[in-house]
Amino acid sequence: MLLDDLGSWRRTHYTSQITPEIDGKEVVVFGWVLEVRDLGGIKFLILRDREGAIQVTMPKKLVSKEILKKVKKLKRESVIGIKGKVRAMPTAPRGVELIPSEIKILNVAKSPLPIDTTGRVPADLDTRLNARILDLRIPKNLAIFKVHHTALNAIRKFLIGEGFMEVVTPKILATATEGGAALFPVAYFEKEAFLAQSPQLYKEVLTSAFEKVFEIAQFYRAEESDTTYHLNEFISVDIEVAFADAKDVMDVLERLIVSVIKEVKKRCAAELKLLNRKIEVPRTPFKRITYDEALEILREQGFEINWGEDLPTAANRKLGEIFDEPYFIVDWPRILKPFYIKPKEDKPEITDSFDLNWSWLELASGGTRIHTKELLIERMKEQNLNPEKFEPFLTYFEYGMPPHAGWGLGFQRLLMIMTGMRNIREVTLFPRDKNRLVP
Ligand code: AMO
Repeated sequence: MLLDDLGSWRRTHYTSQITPEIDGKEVVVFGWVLEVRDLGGIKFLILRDREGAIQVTMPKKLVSKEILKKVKKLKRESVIGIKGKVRAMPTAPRGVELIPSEIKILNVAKSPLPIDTTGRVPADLDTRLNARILDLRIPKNLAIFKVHHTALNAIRKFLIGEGFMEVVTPKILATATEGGAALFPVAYFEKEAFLAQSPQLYKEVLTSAFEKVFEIAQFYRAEESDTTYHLNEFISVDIEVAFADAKDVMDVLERLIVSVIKEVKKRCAAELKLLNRKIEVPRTPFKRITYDEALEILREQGFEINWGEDLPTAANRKLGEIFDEPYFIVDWPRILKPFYIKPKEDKPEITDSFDLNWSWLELASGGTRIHTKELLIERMKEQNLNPEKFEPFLTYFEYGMPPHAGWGLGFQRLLMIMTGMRNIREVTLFPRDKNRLVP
């Protein structure tokens, strides 16, 4: 098919801006063909753009033959531009339609397509993810990523407002940063290298120059487990603050969560409605229970968890039912936390650390950090890590490291809570898991 040129046409309105109030106005819209219906004397075309959809009505008596001929050839998801007049029409969706005077076919889409973009015929997640770019045009899915966008913006706004400096740390590293999680090796010339699991040591040393830093970035973990809340590439929001302890940064986290939920509620009301999601701004202060108290509560619920064992998913689910708002679990055993978390002075078998959970998910973890080189080396050895591998970080700890604290927040998990999605892949544009490296 011969395609039209964009030429001098430029959009005057998104579909959502076409309302009965602008009856009679000449507009130019661009978008994708959602569907075409031919009722004999009249043709209808639904044009969809990022902001919504508009009915284009073509009574045979009112529009040119050329337009009717062009529309006849149109398949779903083809890319078009329409110049036309707005007409208030109570029977049309949203009470408004467009009568075209000219139409441009800018590209065609093949037919049939792997998924139905009207959303009427549901497809399984795998099929959807394979055809992700089509899937993202379905309003519900687009809505998730409008919340994604709004939440990222809100996080930045909040942290910058609190005096944090945004930093970007390397993603190709010589060593592990998180003891427990597995590493992805990278072929880095003749050297051994790995993808960063977190910005941990970088954000820590940066507090000795910038004091309050944050980073929003992707990190990589070779998790073997195939769950609905783990990915091999995930987005982490990290902060680190000089001259602060766990309590201080828990307060920041609490304020950040409240501020992001407020902002999303305010700016994404339509999206949340489309997602059928009602979310309340959580009350502050968030509940804080110790690890020991969590074990006790769980024991009463029939969970036998030995001291020093991590909380299994089922236990987190149970706690999520008991506390219907976000809550902190503090004072974790030293053996459960990474080497950089500071043991309590008076009780070194526990650490000045916390996890933030909401519903069934662990959203964030953090704590007060060790800021002396000697103790850090001691803890590395205890966790069978070779301190020599951590040069020059350890050297930097000799150049005046302030006491500091911070946390890492799994952005997609927060997004799952906000959008009500049960699978992290739903809130990730192009997810990476053990079985998925494309698209
Ligand atoms: P942690 O390993 O607990 O802590 O990670 C922090 C948060 O990141 C999210 N997360 C993940 N999300 C999706 N897929 C994954 N595979 C995945 N792994 C982690 C979780 C988790 O709570 N450096 C410390 C943080 C700190 O102390 O500052 C860290 O990485 O929501």
